[in-house]
Amino acid sequence: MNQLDIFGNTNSGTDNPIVKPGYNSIKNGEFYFFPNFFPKHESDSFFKELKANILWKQESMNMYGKQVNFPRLTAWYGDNDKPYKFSGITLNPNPWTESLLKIKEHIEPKSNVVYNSVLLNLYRNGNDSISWHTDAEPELGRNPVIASVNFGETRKFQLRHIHTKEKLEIELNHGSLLIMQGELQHYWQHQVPKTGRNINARINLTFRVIK
Ligand SMILES: O=C(O)CCC(=O)C(=O)O
Ligand SMILES: [Mn+2]
Repeated sequence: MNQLDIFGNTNSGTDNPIVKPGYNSIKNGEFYFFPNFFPKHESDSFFKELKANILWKQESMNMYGKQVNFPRLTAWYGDNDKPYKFSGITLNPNPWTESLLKIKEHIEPKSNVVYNSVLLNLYRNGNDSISWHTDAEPELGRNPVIASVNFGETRKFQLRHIHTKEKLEIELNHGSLLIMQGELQHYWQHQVPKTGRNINARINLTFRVIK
């Protein structure tokens, strides 16, 4: 199967949209996908720089009275007056770095918004993941525009419609950019599942506008 096709093991029939490079309109949402947005040499150097210099943290959350580590490292950067709450924790942003500002300036013309914060995830290997959720926190407002930038190992990004359970899958490769917008966050959950493949690290950055 082509890496951009929807994945086969759904119960959603064959009339699902195929993810194509550029603009994609789906039921209750839209997104842009640019598989080779950053050239390889730039992506290589961003990956190295971010992995070494971002202030990665092991956050944990309370689950049934027990502190459980997130299965990935995270970091939060942005304008310093924009704290962000998710999964029961409040993150205060670190100040923008030169690399983060460079990436932000690169993607903004594609997005038509000015981002004021970025959440970074470091998936150290195939055992790191993020499970089904939406990015629909109240401080993102209605129909948020979220830009996802990817460096390092390719991972599967899966979307699932909350009512119809239709699924879509996009392989987010080194240097790719995915801009999610419209009603997407209100109707589709997303995840990056674990994989048994023996793989290296991946860095994901989601640029957001905190109101
Ligand atoms: O790593 C990814 O591609 C997704 C990350 C994500 O969904 C998030 O941080 O909210
Ligand atoms: Mn998310």
